[in-house]
Amino acid sequence: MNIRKLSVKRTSVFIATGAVIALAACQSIETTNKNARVHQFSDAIKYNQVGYYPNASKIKIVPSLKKMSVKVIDNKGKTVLESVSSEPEYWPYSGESVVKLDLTAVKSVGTYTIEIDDSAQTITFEVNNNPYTDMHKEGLRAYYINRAGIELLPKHAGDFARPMGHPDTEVFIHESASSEARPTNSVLSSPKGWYDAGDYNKYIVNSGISTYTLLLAYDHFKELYKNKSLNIPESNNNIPDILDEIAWNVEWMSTMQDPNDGGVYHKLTTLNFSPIMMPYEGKEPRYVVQKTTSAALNFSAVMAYASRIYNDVTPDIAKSYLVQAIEAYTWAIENPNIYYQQPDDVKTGEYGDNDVTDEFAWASAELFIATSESQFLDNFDKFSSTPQTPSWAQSSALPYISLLTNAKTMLSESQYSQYKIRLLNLANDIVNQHKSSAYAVAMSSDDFVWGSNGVAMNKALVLWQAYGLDPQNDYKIAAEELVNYVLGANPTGYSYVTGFGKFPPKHPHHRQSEADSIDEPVPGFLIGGPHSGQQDSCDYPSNLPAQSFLDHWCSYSTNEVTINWNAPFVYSLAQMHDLHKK
Ligand code: G3I
Ligand code: 9MR
Repeated sequence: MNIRKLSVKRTSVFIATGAVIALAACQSIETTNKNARVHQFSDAIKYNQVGYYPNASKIKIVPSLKKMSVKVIDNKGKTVLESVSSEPEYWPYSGESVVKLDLTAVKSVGTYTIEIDDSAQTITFEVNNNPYTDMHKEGLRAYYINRAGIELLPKHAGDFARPMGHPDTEVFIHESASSEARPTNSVLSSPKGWYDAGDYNKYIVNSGISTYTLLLAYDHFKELYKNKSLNIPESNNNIPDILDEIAWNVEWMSTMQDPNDGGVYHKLTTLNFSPIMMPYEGKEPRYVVQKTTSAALNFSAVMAYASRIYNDVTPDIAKSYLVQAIEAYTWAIENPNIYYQQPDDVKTGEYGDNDVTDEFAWASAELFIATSESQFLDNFDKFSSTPQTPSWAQSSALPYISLLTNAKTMLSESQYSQYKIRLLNLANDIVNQHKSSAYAVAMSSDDFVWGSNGVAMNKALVLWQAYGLDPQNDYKIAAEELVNYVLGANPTGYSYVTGFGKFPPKHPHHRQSEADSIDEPVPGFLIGGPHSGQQDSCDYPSNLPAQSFLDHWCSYSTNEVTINWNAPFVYSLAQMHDLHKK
């Protein structure tokens, strides 16, 4: 462990509603963290700390036992709005009684102060035509910083420049993945790709949904991405930067298929999680582990989608992606229930999933869209189920999204309307959760899991699709309030995105951020978010689901960053840009 670095990093102490809750660091860090700087939240008003589009929903939350009146004052001292809050309501996930201040009517660009009756509380908030431009760029550049197998040069990475980590040109076949053609310890090359998260391993299933979601963002917002420069090494080719960034991962994924049978390895990993260190310090052997049905189907879906998108820019490569997608699908049909089983000597992330019906439906739909062959749509109908909020393990909504938004003309009217009703039903459930929430946020008890902020953003993703299919304001408001939630309108008062907002996390569980010599973490990462599972050894300030969060390296179950949580966040930023552009 890099003690020098830990001792200069800060830990947070959270002061909420008068009660001081000291957050003890986990054992291994306590002794090194002597210079901890106290970080206090004085703002009890919970609001989006990054800013609002003029026409976006702007609900603020104030812990209170009674209704309040509020004044909104512009920077010339003029009162632009006088209003009253909602009645107080109890939010069980944070144990607070709160009122809502709906300031959506404040639509002129500017900086405003809120004054609340008989309370000394004031906050300022921003209304801006482009509140998220930088955050959107950094949200995508975070993928570049998490690239395996490439040196990051100062001209692209600035202070985050670093030597190449994990070339992965010599990767071993783990015993669990052994076959006649590729026996245990034989070697393959599987370079590039994104590190999954705060760790340095690469997992197909999680890579797959991340890649799909970013491809979807490009597909739905091509005009925006056509000229959006990310300042990455490929920025000067004639391909949109977002596609260059995604290609880095798709190219890696393509190496994870065994060409001898079409099966796909579940992950490429060291046997254990590494200590805190920079990527280039990782010298442990890397293995591909077990072929699984979930990896094959996830791979098949994503490669089929990639074959369509990259057909416009690199058609030969795109064709080979489709061949790979079909081979993986064929393997999965022949091996329909090979579930991931972590071998005894492997300790890294599992991403295990014992129900792959949803992945069958997803791959079937993507192959139908890519090939126009009706047998795949028949298979989609056979495997599809009621859509649920997407996650790495749950892809049931993704084929509906793809079919409805990318392939409308390939469907009959009755298919289209039937699929649409199913997806809208999910969105309607989410809207109802939003409406009945004291916090004006569509988060329910099931949502506070490891990666709850990813759940929030995937709910927003579903709502945006519904809004596109049926432009009801309720979908837009519920989605925007989920964005407001992760940017600060939440009980902890953190903006959950590194580098953005007044109180962003400073100590994400991200090895590069922790091991480099830079005080600030890599910006643009959405951290996992609170949940009461507390599946690590840290001391949390609260056991309540929406409060159980710790801005500390120790807390990998609430404060890690991942490629799959960032992707739907990026999607929302693209969607909001599109919606609010002048
Ligand atoms: O499926 C059960 C559900 O039935 C139950 O109601 C619920 C209650 O907690 O738990 C559900 O399982 C959880 C599962 O995620 C699905 O949400 C597990 O408890 C929980 O431990 C599991 O967390 C996963 C975590 O790895 C541990 O395996 C996260 O989803 C996943 O995002 C995270 O991924 C890690 C990688 O392994 C390694 N790289 C970093 C990445 C992010 O932390
Ligand atoms: O650092 C690891 C993180 O990237 C993973 O998401 C997490 C999931 O299991 O595990 C972390 O590693 C921890 C390990 O599981 C247990 N010992 C402490 C490690 C973190 O310091």
